[in-house]
Amino acid sequence: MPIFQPELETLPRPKLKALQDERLREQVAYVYERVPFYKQALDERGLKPGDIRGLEDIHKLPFTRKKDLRDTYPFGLFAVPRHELARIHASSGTTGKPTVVGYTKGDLEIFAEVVARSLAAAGAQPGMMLHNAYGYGLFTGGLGLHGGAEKLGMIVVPVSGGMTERQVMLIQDFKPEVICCTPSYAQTLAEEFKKRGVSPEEISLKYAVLGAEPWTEAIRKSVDEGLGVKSTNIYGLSEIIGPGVSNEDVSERDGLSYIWEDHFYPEVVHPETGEPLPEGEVGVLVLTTLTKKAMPVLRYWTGDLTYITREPGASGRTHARMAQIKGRTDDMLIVRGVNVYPTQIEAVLTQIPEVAPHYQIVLRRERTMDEVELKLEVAEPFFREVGAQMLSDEIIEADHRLSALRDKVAHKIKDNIGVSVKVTLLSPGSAPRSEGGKLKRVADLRNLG
Ligand code: ADP
Ligand code: K
Repeated sequence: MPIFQPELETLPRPKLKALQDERLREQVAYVYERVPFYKQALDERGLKPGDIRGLEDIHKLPFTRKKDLRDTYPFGLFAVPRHELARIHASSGTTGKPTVVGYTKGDLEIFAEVVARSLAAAGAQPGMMLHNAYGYGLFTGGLGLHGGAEKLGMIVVPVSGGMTERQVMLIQDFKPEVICCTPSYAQTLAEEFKKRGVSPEEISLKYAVLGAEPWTEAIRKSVDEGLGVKSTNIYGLSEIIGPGVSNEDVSERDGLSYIWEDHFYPEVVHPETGEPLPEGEVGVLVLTTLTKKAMPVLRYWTGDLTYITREPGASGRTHARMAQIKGRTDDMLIVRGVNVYPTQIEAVLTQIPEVAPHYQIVLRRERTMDEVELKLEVAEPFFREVGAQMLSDEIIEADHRLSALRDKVAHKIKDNIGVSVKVTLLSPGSAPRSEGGKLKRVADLRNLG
């Protein structure tokens, strides 16, 4: 498969390292001068930009965490004046406030380049049509893939997510070669084709570029077979740039994705100590932007668990590869591509006096879609007021006060967090309680067979 930027993607490692050293020095000096957060963080450690001579010194730098973005909401980590910005994106946050990221024109150019590299690695070529079913909007997925596809010279169909029947019709009529979306949505589309009696050979798609949520080889198999495609993994996060931090090569498809290391320097560290781990060991992926201008980040703690290898892959690229994400260190759930923290749900519940903060979140995969059930206790006073002895679906249905409460909770969660949940009201005292240690509020039953 043709490589989009062969001179950079196959740069001999010593040259790549020299480039990274130089860019790291520049990036550190740049943020020290322009972002008070980093000046303070370095000062506190008695560090001057000159102390970071190259990659060997990167471990001296402080981590940046999601909390730091939230604490400086909305633009506190930006390194350029407002008029130099070209775009803003944001991702779902835990406290109702999203995490905001910014781009200069130059950053968008790099974003497009790394996505173009990713698409090319996935099998896409100039002149092919891309059915882009990632969400358009504040989420980086839709516009991110869009820009990269245009850069590569593809024809983009900006479908965005949802309206499955229409998507299937458009794929049948337009005959795109490439699709990008979340892996779970690719499964849904495959099912929809099957329902209509369209066989995988009849579907024009050849390649699928799937990411934004963890997935497994089992899903790959179902998408490959269901759509008649070769699917590859695309990884990224808005804090670094968006999708296109790394991508698998379609001729390799061994779960290892090339990280575009000339722009994003990867480390893997111990989840508790933060100490750098040797190649091949699973830990938290930490990424440093080397060329970002609007919102550079040093040692961003992604929370994603993976390992890295610098063993060269068959494609001839020299960049490090990362394994498929094994999970996350924090309690964040990804439901249909939307990030959800249990604490976010809790925050919504505190606004509703008729319910108690005793709940359990149960995640199931119904066919191919994630289903969320929120089992939630009714508050004692409200329970007495209603005069119920116990709660069941029938009783809730029969009492408009209870069914209205159930619907109110579901609406508030949808409005605040953006996910649809099935709410089951429980009588006081019947949700799980801590038995001494931490309470597991989430039962994730999605990968149990
Ligand atoms: P949002 O927060 O709006 O969902 P982000 O793009 O910032 O948007 O979410 C990034 C997170 O999504 C990553 O840190 C990771 O946990 C997850 N993610 C993205 N791509 C993949 C992938 N290919 N495999 C597993 N997880 C992924
Ligand atoms: K096909």
